[in-house]
Amino acid sequence: MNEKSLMQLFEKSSMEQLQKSSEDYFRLMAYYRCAMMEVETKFNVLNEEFSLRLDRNPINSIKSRLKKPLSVKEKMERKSLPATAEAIEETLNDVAGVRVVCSFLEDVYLLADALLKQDDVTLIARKDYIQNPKPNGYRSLHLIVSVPIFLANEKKMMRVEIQLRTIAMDCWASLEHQLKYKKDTPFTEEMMQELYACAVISKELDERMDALRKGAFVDKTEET
Ligand code: 0O2
Repeated sequence: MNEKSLMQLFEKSSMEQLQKSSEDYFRLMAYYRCAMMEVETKFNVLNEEFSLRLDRNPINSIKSRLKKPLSVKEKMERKSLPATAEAIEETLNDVAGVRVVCSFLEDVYLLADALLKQDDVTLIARKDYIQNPKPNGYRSLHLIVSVPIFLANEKKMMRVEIQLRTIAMDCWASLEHQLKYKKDTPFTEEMMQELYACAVISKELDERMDALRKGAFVDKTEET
């Protein structure tokens, strides 16, 4: 085999390899999208049921997001792992993310417990940043779950990161994220302290709103 044909063979095989890797990556991302749909549906069903029982909607909104390819690549690099579909699926818990914004504090735990009772949902990890907020004031309940997706010829278990939080927690986290990652201004110590003070206010808001809820709504299943 001469040098030219060796080069052609090498280029062909690396192109084929590249194509295979990108097909594997896009297939994996499609599976994660299916898993997010499964989880979203589960929460929508719970919202329907609880809204009849409680006379109000425990869910304010649901947002799903697939981790961006660059963020996936960077996270795998930080772990000194190759960004192959196989390694990504094995290592990362947060490629698929579902954020459930709840009306009241009580709803966060009501929904989390109801979801985890389902026999096709497996809890992998639970981090309660509401009971134990992060030092910067961040609060949310994080669950890593594994759920089945049903494909034409197989059933696959996929991991999804679920963040449950109240409207006040979501407001704080969204604005903190924007301020922290604003490129043209530095994130100062004063800003950090002010954000912490805002987190304390948002906690108080949740508690006062929850107290109002207790007086305003009755669980219909507990009436009789
Ligand atoms: P994005 O773009 O929202 O996905 P791990 O994922 O386990 O390696 P860690 O830090 O143990 O990393 O996970 P953790 O603490 O459960 O938090 C992961 C996600 O929670 C973050 O994802 C954020 O969405 C959210 N989060 C955690 N801490 C904060 C915080 O201080 N402020 C805000 N606004 N959000 C927070 P990503 O990957 O950072 O970003």
